[in-house]
Amino acid sequence: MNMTRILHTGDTHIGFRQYGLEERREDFAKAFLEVVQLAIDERVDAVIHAGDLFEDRLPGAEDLQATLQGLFQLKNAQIKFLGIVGNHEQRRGVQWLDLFASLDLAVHLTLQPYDLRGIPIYGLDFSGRREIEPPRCEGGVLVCHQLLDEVEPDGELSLKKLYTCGAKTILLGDFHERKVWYEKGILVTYCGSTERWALDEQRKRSVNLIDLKNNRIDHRDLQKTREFFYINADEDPVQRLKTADVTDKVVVVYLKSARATVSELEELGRQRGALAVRVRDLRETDSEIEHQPDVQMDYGDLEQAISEALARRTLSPLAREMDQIIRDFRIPDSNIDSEVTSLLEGRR
Ligand SMILES: [Mn+2]
Repeated sequence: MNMTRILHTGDTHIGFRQYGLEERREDFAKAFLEVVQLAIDERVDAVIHAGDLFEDRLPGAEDLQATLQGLFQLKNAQIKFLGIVGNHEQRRGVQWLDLFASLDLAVHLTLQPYDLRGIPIYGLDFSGRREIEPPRCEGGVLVCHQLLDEVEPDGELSLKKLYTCGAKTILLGDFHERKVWYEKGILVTYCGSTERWALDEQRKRSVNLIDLKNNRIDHRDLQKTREFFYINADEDPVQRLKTADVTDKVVVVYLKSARATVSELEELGRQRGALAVRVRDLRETDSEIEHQPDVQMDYGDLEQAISEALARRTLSPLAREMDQIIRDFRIPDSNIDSEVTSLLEGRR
């Protein structure tokens, strides 16, 4: 049997304390461990990670512990972990992936191809450039973490160009929904995130299973991710919250009518045992209720919105670090000046 089976995953975002909840932080690490177990059960030759293993460049000890646990499990099962660096975790200098590589737990893929049972695997860390020229990777696999023009009009990587770079298989991260393209025997795919990172990631989370010898692709849905319960705009959210089983679920309400306030829905969700209630307020687009006084944005959302927007900007790792210092609530305002100065002088 001549096969080289790999599990393609990415956008794990370990360390993301979504909605300010400890449970959600744990969920992201658990999803990684579920993927690891799946790789072991499927007896793949390697796990290929397409970036954003971590939510940011400073994962906590608990998150590193879970990550190392997964990496050791793979190593004990003789499954290689091959990865690249995504926009969320990118650091100046040594990357987390380099640290894992130095412990012989991972391989940081580069343009010097890694040989996986005779197949060259190329990797490209996230780049903030507006246009990316795919490298030549003859007859092999290219792994990168970028947005394709096919999924985002101003995406930095052209699908057409990818088809001509020489790679037979292109494994992508960054876009959080699973996508598959096939042209002239060339496979291009996003695996999607492993926990719902944004509210609109409604579909089941999954990973790709690919036989690199013949480009045959399959996927496995993750079974243990946090359940999300969606209430559509045309449904009565109060009625749904009162009658449905929302225990331990994240409830997402698409709110169009003014029948209930955001805080009323949150309170009702809490009473019904939901882990969290998140309201996607669609009312602001409606001119009649433009001045609705109870339309509110909570602070957590705002912080998250800024992080999401900045993560996509073409900022250097240095600029991103500066931004984090400025927005880090643990650093008092009076210390920002000295912290940024230290950063610029390379003392940080
Ligand atoms: Mn991501």
